[in-house]
Amino acid sequence: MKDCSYLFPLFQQFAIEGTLQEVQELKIGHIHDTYCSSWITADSERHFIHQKLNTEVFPDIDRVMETVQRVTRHIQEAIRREQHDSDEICLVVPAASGALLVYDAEGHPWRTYTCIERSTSYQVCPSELVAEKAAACCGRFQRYVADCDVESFPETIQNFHRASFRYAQLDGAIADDRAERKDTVSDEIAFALERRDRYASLSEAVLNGTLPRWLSHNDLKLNNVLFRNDVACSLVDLDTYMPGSPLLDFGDLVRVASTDAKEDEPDLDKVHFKRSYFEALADGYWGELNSLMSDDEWALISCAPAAMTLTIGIRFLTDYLNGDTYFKTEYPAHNRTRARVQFRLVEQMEQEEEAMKAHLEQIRRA
Ligand code: GN1
Ligand code: MG
Repeated sequence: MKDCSYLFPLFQQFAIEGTLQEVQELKIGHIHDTYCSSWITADSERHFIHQKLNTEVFPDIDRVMETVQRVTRHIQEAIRREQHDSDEICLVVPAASGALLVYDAEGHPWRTYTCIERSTSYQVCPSELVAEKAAACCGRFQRYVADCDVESFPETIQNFHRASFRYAQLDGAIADDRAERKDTVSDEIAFALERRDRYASLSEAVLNGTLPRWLSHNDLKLNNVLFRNDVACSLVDLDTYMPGSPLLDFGDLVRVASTDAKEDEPDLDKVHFKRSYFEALADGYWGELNSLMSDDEWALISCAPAAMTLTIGIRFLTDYLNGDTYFKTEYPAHNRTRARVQFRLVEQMEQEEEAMKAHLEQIRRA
């Protein structure tokens, strides 16, 4: 295990009671660096999450922190109001000085969150039951922010889920071929380009306001849902709360949780879209939100999984072509592997779209 003791003086600047015992690196997320610390007081041991924030991806980090503060407080209040006692939200722990960020010697910003003690998360979806519980939790957390004034929240990352923007980035990456990798992904490029117009209208309708704009999470990965005692009780990774739509969030959740394969599974024969997982996700998520959705939104849900899976696949492919400048990678073709998994899932989702529609109609009528 990596020796993280050099981080002690940094973490001790946050307003945490007790004595810092241990720091461990957590290998999760593709953007920030994340650590967990344990602190001892006279009668307890508590844990905290610390993140070194990626300011290339989030250049206006103070605004991100402002949004995180607003959202966490709003959710905390909604949980209290709805008396959903098993739900919890991690809170930002300021520095002893009151600032939300502490800067290290190299000028990188760090933040700290409280931790939900004894909670776990799933990297891959193990069962229909977990899928349904995780999705219901995501649906509840979407409800908690449904009364926020959506347009008062900044678009933290411009065009984050806009398909046409992601295609423009892909076009640029193909033209530049900066890492000289284009020839190693000709099938993947063809797969993406064939679908340029097929899904573009969904994100366009959300982002230009033809469909209702919601304050939404925008990164609903299964491992962002925390479970405690088999109950899905919290949602983390709040940096991308901005105007969006439950349709896109649901699509993203289906991308990661409708399969028992890892996002970077190198053996594509192991990548299966599982319709039973999809149905469990839809039951859980729309069970919480069904009554809040308009007919126009409802009509587009069935194409959201393929649309979001394709969009994220295009981002991985673009990053591969650019020489891995955005997502963290562990080996040179890592982003290509991720893109291939996404595209394999898209193919299967396209084949299953009618069945998905039929299940969604059942939910709508229930
Ligand atoms: C990134 O770092 P992580 O895993 O929370 C990315 C998401 C992608 C995801 C793919 C800010 O999220 O948009 O869907 O990787 N976050 C950002 O796994 O770009
Ligand atoms: Mg994230």
